[in-house]
Amino acid sequence: MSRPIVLLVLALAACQAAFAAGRLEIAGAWIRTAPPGAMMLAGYATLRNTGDAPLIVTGAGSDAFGDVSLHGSVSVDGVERMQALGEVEIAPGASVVLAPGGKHLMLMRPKGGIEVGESIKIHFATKSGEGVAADFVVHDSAP
Ligand SMILES: [Cu+2]
Repeated sequence: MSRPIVLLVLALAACQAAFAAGRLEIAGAWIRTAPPGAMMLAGYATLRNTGDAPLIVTGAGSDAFGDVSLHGSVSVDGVERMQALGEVEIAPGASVVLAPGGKHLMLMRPKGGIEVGESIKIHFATKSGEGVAADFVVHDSAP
């Protein structure tokens, strides 16, 4: 193969892998709806490392929100508090579950109305540089 064709094939492969690129696979992605005007929503999903090396998720983002971050829940003197997580490492074959009451995506400052049934794209960044985008569906309660 000549070099331009090789590059084209690589580019196509990268596009097709957008939903489950490389080693990070995202499943069951949803956002809990919030009253109109809410400045803070939460997103949930299962992040799975399908590769054979540790995977480090460094952050997340979305065009639909002013800011997206990964949060954990910690109990301080019996009171549940949210805490921004730094990098999240996922062992080979393991999953990190973002679910109500635990780790979640904190979605700040929605840029438009967030309607039930709507799909919102959220992008995850990994240390190895391969980004993964997933469609998060807006629900009233856990699907
Ligand atoms: Cu939070």
